[in-house]
Amino acid sequence: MTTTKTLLVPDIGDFKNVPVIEILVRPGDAISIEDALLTLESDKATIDVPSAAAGIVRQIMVKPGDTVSAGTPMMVIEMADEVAAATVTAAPAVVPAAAPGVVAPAVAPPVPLPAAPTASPAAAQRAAHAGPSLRKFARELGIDITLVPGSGPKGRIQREDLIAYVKGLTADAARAPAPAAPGTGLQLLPWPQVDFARFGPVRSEPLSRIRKIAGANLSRNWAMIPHVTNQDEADVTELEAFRLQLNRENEKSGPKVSLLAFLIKASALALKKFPTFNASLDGDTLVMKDYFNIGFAADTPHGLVVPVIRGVDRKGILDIAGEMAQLAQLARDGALKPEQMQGGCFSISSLGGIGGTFFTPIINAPEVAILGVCKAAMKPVWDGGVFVPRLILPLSLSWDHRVVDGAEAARFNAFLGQLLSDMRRLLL
Ligand code: CAO
Repeated sequence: MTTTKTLLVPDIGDFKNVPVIEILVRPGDAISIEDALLTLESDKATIDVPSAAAGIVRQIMVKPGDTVSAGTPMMVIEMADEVAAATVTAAPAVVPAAAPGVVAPAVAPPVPLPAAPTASPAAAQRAAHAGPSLRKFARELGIDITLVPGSGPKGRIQREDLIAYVKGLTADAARAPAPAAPGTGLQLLPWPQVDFARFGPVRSEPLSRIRKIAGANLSRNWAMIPHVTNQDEADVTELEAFRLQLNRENEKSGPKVSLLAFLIKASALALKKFPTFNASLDGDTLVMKDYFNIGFAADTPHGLVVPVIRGVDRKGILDIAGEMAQLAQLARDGALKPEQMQGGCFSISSLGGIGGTFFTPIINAPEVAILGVCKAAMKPVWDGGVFVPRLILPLSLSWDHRVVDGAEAARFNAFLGQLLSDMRRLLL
């Protein structure tokens, strides 16, 4: 047989019409004597109202926002016979958390009661054993009080328990490895420390200023940009014949034209046709450029520099060749001005005068692609009937996979190859 009991708000001293701010149990919860049922908050103190009996919550008669005084019915609980028999009607102590300077009201003394039925996990969560001021403090800290282990009598949560819990959370956060931002955050091993002199004679030479600056930039670009390099070939047989003829014609008057001048011009046209290559990433935004400035890597005794030829789309091959020669000379003399190395959209690194077949050039951030060129070589090419000797130029296009996809890169390279194979296309 079961007995129901209506629990009333106990004597809460001088407090009257106090607003309910939280209901700490739900119908169906098993509660023990002294389990907190409601939280009341007056302008002077926060009060947790404990249960005077153990049982199962069947009906809750108040809701947040209601005002209550001593004697207001709070809820109906169902008590087991033996529990009901032992339950006293007197309300247990209500211990309001006094606000600073507020004297706690007189309360009834606690009454010894039989062991309570085990609280359900749900009830345990909502009815964590803690004083109202501590609950309020935990709410202010954004801490779920039910997660704080209590060290007081009957597991009651003390102020020190809450502080220790918060300290633990802070220490855990400090120990946890910093989460990597999307796409960044390398956790590398320290650089190997080797005593080279143990293995033979050594000399130390400090890095040049340019090499240090270039090294720092290259490291960042290599580490941060997901590089992919597409390799292709261009048949430059006719182009080379034309270039030699041009140089013969301009031997006395004009600048010497190298293959690189054609590559610079052709690249500007390819950027026009494939605008995502003429862009820079700025956070989540792609800045598309309507100007065509092309940098070229120049090898100097002090290190690598990248002078920039501006407005390539508006310049002819002879202009480009003349400007390139000037900038290359300034680079070798260490006399380039900063603005002569700024504003680039795309870079070309040509090792054609030296050798090699293919390589992986490193993108010059914040550009999104770079063209690497190696030495053109005569190769047998099948023309459909016979093998014919053709001058083949190796092209290596590195691109930023955050901005460009492989198919687009392959098209860019193929288009560049078409332009170089048939210079008439530069006019289109
Ligand atoms: N295939 C075949 N021959 C080529 C060629 C190519 N792709 N590119 C140039 N050549 C030839 C030139 O025609 C020239 O021959 P001639 O003297 O018979 O006319 C010779 O090689 C030397 O050319 P060059 O390299 O001096 O001239 P350029 O205009 O091609 O390049 C410059 C100028 C400044 C880019 C170059 O001197 C340079 O510094 N290159 C190195 C760039 C570099 O270091 N890149 C790597 C960056 S990553 O570390």
